[in-house]
Amino acid sequence: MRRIILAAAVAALAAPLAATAQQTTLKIVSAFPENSFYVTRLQTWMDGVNAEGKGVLQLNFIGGPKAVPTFEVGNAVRTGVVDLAMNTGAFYTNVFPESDALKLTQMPVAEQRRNGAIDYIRRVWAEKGNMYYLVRVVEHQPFHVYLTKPIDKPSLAGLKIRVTPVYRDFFTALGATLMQTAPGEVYTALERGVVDGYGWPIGGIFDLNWQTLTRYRVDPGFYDAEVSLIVNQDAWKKLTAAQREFLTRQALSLESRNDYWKIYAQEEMKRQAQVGIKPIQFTGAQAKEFTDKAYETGWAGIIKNSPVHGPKMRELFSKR
Ligand code: 173
Repeated sequence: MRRIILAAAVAALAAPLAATAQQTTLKIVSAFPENSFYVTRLQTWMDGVNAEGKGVLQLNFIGGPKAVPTFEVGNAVRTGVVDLAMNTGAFYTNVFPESDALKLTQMPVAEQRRNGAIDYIRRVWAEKGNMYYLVRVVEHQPFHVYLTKPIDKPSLAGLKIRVTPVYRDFFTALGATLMQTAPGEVYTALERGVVDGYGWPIGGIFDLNWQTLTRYRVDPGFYDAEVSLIVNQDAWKKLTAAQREFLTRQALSLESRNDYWKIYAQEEMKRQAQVGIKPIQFTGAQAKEFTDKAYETGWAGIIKNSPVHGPKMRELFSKR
């Protein structure tokens, strides 16, 4: 009797420390700031996963860039310092340059699953990043140029613009001077007048108060903002079939709700108008030239860094 009680006590003590055969806990971080809407949405999803995943799989949210700096999250996933991350390819080109190509997809992720694009992404991410590409959690969010000063033609000559790799090739072609920062440093750069503008998707500029320092948005937008869940490949392989199935099902459920981002884009555009952010609109041939240049320069950059995968990705990611 006594021995049974002792054994039970030891088991109870050990349980929170080690994964039992059935349940495992994965460490997850976000490359986007803790107080961004992306993280709010992730948190809601994680709460659901943890409620439904009792005895199977739990997610332990370590935090955002305060836990792992934005541009280090990719390496943290590659090496297994963390098991999972919400991240965008532009933040881990230091792991492999193809990561930044996901911004260039011209069809919904549901279609990418049908046309072989996701299979190709999975192959490259596994080989070059030691990552399992799980799901895309943001799409239908074009990027824009936001400015503190007006422009009257599609040129950024004489302007210093905050970028990540997403915008580098395109904004260079538009004549801008560039400064790279993580999202967390955009506000200060604007406040100090170190930059005259920044690249960001249609949604999210209110999260860190940038609207107070933003006067113009350039239309049209270009590309499609990509944010995805990526998993350390060794951690993925260590999961049981049931755990992999559970995580896949939960993640696909989140991805299947991506149409929400279309509504969010409309709402955010309205909100920008309400606070007096003026659109600078290029239309007709000028608009076409602008977006064509975005894709041409974007693909040229990817293909230069990845002569084998680049062209293949271009074929799979482009609208026919
Ligand atoms: O920081 C960025 O501007 C950036 O690269 C990005 C990518 C995806 C979503 C939001 C921002």
